Formats: sequence, structure tokens, C-alpha cells
Amino acid sequence: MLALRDSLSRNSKCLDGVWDFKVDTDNSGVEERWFDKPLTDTRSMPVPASYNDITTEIEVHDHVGLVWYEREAIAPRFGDDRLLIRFGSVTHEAQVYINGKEVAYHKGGYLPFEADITDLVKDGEPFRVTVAVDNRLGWQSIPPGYITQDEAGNDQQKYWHDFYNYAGIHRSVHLYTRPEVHVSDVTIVTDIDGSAGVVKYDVVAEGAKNVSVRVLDAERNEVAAGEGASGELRVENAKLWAPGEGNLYTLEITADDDVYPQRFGIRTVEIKDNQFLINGKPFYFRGYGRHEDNLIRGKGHDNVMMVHDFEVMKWQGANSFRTSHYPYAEEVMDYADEQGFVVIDETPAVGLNMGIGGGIFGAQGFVTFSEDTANKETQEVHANEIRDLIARDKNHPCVVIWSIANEPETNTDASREYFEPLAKVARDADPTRPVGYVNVMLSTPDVEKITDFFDVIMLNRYYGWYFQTGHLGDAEAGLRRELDEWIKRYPGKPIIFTEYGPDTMPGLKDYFRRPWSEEFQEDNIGMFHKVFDDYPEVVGEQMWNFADFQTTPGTMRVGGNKKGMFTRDRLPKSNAYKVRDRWLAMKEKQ
Ligand code: GCB
Repeated sequence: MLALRDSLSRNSKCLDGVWDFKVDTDNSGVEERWFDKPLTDTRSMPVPASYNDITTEIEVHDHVGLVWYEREAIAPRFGDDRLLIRFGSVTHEAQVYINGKEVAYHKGGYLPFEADITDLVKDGEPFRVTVAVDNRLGWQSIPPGYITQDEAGNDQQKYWHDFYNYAGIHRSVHLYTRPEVHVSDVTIVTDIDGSAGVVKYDVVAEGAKNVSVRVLDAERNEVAAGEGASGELRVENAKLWAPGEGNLYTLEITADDDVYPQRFGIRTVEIKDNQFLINGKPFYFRGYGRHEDNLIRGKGHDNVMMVHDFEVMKWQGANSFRTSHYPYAEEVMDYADEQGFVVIDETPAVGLNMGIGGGIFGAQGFVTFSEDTANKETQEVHANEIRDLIARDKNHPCVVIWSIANEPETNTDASREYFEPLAKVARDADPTRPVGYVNVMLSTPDVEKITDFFDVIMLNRYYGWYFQTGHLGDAEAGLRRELDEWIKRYPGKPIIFTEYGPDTMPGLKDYFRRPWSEEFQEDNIGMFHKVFDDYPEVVGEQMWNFADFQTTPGTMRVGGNKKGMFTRDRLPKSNAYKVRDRWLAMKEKQ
């Protein structure tokens, strides 16, 4: 799906702001047709934001099921054009009504969707937008979950991932106009030939008689041009997109009356002899797994926090991050392109592992893959999440790897059956980028069964924390043994550590440098770094997590997960300075 862009032929209007909101306590609003009339007894709710932490009421915070959002909007002048309503994301399911008529249903909490509302509204007239949002997760949703009842008969949402199930209208809502015949998709693939950039493009614009393209540089100078819906262009003396250098071009596409500006970067990505190459040069990932998680806003996108987070990451000398554990806001991907940050782009397939729950191993009594749990239908939903993520993000130069799942079960034959077709879905959708998945510590190389489908090995490891707690000597020995085994079994595949590090209580100091203290975070992470430095096959370190974040309550979590390099309000723990010294020194050398 194309990003929202204004142009000569496209105009957008933002519907963010304070909407009316109502919790559907009995989840009966759809049957009772709440959308027929304006909602009554509403309260205020900001958009975009998670609704959970905005009020002080537990009934809002903990509600399982539907909530309703509503606002009035004024249709812009759209003449003969089409008018659409577009949502950056609604978590996890949305039904959208315009003046009471359903125009969209979307399942999946982290990707955009839109609906054509041209025939339902009139130029300049007000109309009612109603959105029913459902936060429930089931066996056939990605991520999965299930619902139980407590003794009083109240629903409780259970799930296996270690972050709070925030819900709401999480990203911006827009109206936008575009001509009836329009650009609906474009794929841009770049290569480097000496000092020139080679730009292959493929435009979809159904019904268009004339399609032409121009490549504009950052100053809007035309540097190449072509006719037709697909072709190959050369940009002489190209300014390459590279880590730390967000050089971008725009492919301005004209299809009859529609003009669509697609930004892109000229760069290559390749894996060769254990190395991860960007523009032919070995690249070492320094950074973090992150979360879209903030005080009060929950998972609502916020430009203030986005820009601040990038500033903090740059301060530390990071060059990359993973969108753990779901696709991030389109604004974040645009900004990563501009800032030259390298991104491992992940689907929302997290918690597909009944052997772990909320960071606790062996805690559940379910089988992961079976007819009654994650089944063929789940696999199809997962496949669509992969396709839709790639469709949304394929033209971002920042994206260098697709991660199709985080810590799924991968040590059974059933998991092999489940993942083989999904790896192929990712490759078919994008043959140009490496594909991987993020491996859990229960799936060590002696028992793991799916790495042969993938290009990179991405490991989440908690030596010294969940295992050999506090004993760094044994932890180091275990880590080295495991690395040796991966390298022996999969020669040639580069290894990226996508998670490591202990929970750390900010301000907890300890002469004996024990677990939970700031000193232990320094030592544990320092141990990992020492080991990484001994292995040329290790091409990246993305510690867990950029910042502390909210989770479900549990005996293992103190006000959320505390593995952050920074606190939830983005203040450095002492380890942050140590890692900063390391990363800035590495940056100098790279
Ligand atoms: C993991 C998960 C991550 C958790 C983390 C932890 O392996 O991928 O979502 O938050 O462990 O802290 O336990």
C-alpha cells in the first residue's frame, strides 16, 4: 500500500485530535448498531494514542473487546476526484463507518488501511466517522492470544508476548483526494554501476494511458527521466544512501492526471562470506530492539518521541534498530531513511511459542502448532502480514532484512512445516533483501529446524540472566560454545545478536555487581561484547531494549520490562555511557 503523499493531484486533511470515545462494556455495540446514531455518554480520547493509560479508570485500561471512537469531519472539495479515509494503524481490529455505513473492516494492528468514501459524502458537508476498535487476540490473529474468564465472569486476555496489549487508533487518520485513474503501487530496485546508480521501477496505474517518471535529487533537479510504467534509469554520479547518510531521491510518477512522489535511496544489500554488505562494504549493526512504547501515549505515534529517540540513538553511536515486534509507524520508517538508520523490519508474529510467556520459559500448557491452536488459518494470516509489510516498506532504503517472526517455536517438525512456505512468501514478495527470523534460546543449533530457509541467523540470548543468572564465567562459556556450533552448522551465514542484556533497576547500585543492579547490566552486556569481538561471523549487536517498556503484570516484571539501556522516559542507565564509548569508537573505524 502506498504511503500518503500530497502532490499536484493529491491533497490530504488530517483528522487527528480529540475524538469522542466510549467503552463497549458488554461488547454489544455492533449488534445494537451504535453506529446508526451519534454515540451518547462519550468521553474524550486523543488520536493517535493508546486509550489504555489516558484515563485513570481500570474499566477503560483493562477492557477486553470493543471501544468506539467518533468525530465529525468536513469533506474537502474533491470535484471529480475520489475521496478516501486512511488509517495509519488501528490495533488490533477496526470497523469504520461513515454516517453509519460500514466502509472498512481491517484486522491486524500495525499496518495501514483505507476506504473510498466518495459516494457517501458531499463537498464541504459535515459527516460522522465512527470506528469500532477491538483489542482481542485469538488463535487466528497475529500476534496470537486467547480469552479466559475470571471467577467473576470477566474476560481476561492472555497472550505470550512480553509487552502490554495496548490498543486504540495508534497512528494518524487522514482524508485524501486522488484522481480516479491513479498510481496504486510502485516497486523500485536499485543497483550501483561505477559512480552511477541504476534505478529499476515498476508502476501499477490501472487504466492509465500515459505513465512517465522523473528522478529528482534532494534539490528537486531532474537527474533522469523515462516513459512507460516500467523501465531502468541511470543516475550519474549518484549520491548513495548509506548507513549514517540519508541521501534520498524522488521518483515522481505521472499517470494521466495523477502525480505520485515516491522517495527512494540508491544502495545495495548483499550477504557474502559471513559478511553483511551495504553498497559492497561490510556493515556491523550497532543498536537495539525497540518498542513503540511511551508514557501515557502507549503505542500511539508521537513525533516528539520519535525525533527524541533518534537523537538519543545518535548520541550513543547506534546505527540501526529492529522494529521489534511489529511494523512501526510509517513516519518512523521515513525518518530512518532520512537519518541513514539501518532497519531490520519485523512482522507482528511474536508469541508463536507456547513454551514461553512474558519472558518465562516453559510456563504454558498449550501446543503451539495444532488444528486447535496456531493452524493453517493462522499461517495464512501470518503470510498476509508478511506480504502487507513488504508491500508497505519495500521502497525504504533503511530496510535491509525482513524478520518474519520473533522467537517462534522452531524446534519441532510442525514448526518446519509452518515456516517453510512463509519464508517463500517473503522471498517472492521481495527477492532483493535477506530474509530471517529471530531465534529463541530454547532453539539452540542442536535442536533448531528451520535456519536452512533463511539468509541470516538472528539470536536473542540471555546468558547470565535467564540462564546462569549472575554467573558471567559460565554464561560466557555457554555463549561461546553455542556460537561455535552455529558457525559449524551454518558456515557462511552471518550472525546478528538481536537481543541480550539483563533487567536493570535504574538507580540500584551494588558493590557486588549483582543482577538487577546498574553495575550488572554493564558487566553482562560487556561480557557479550567481548565475545562478539572474537567472532568475525558476528556482524551485529542490537541489545534488548532501547528503553524500559510496559508489559502485563507479573512476578518477573517490576513496572514493566527493565532491560532498557534507557529508562522509559529515556534517561541513561550507567551502562549507556559505557556502550556509548564502544559504539562511538566503532563508528570512527567504520
Ligand atoms: C525475549 C523477547 C522480548 C522480551 C525479552 C525479555 O526474548 O523477544 O520480547 O521482552 O525476551 O526481556 O524477556
